[in-house]
Amino acid sequence: MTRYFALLALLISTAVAGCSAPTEKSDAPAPAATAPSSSSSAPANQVHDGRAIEITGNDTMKFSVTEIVAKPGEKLSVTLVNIGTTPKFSMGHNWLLLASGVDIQPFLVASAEAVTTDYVPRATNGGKILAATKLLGPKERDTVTFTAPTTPGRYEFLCSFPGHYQVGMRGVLIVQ
Ligand SMILES: [Cu+2]
Repeated sequence: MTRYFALLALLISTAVAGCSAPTEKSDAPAPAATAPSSSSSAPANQVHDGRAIEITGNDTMKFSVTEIVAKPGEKLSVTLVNIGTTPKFSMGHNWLLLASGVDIQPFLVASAEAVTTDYVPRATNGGKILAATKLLGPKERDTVTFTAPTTPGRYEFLCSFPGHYQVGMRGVLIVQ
C-alpha cells in the first residue's frame, strides 16, 4: 500500500514537473551514486577546477552555507543543490554573487520583475553580478566557477527568487 502511494506520488510529481516546465529539455535521470561536483549541464570545455564549495537550498528558504572566506583572486567552484521538493515555479533557487556596493533593494525589485530571465535582472549584469548559477528546481544542481574579487572585502550572495532574500536566503563572501 505504501509502495503504491509512493509510486502514485512519483507519477504525479513527474506530471506536475512536466507541465510546469514545458520548454525545458528533460534532464538525465539523477545518478544513484554521488556524482563528481561538475555540473551535468556544463559545456564540455568548462572545467570546475576551483576550490569546491557545496551549498544546499531548501523549502525553508535557507542556504546551508552563509559565509565563505576566500583569498583575493582565489578560484572557487560553488555548487548549489536544491534539496527541497516544492516545484520550481513557486520555490526555485539560485545563487548570485554581487559586486560590492550594489544597492540591494533596487536590485531585489529588478530581480522580482525579471520573470523571463529566471529572476536575474539583465540590465544590471554589467558589473553587479560576479557569478551566478541557474535557477534550480527540486533535486537539481548547478556549479559556477569564478575568481574571487582581488579587492578584500565583503561580497553579498543571495537567491534572487522573489521573497527569498527577505526570508534569509543570503550570505557573504569574505575576501581577505
Ligand atoms: Cu531561493
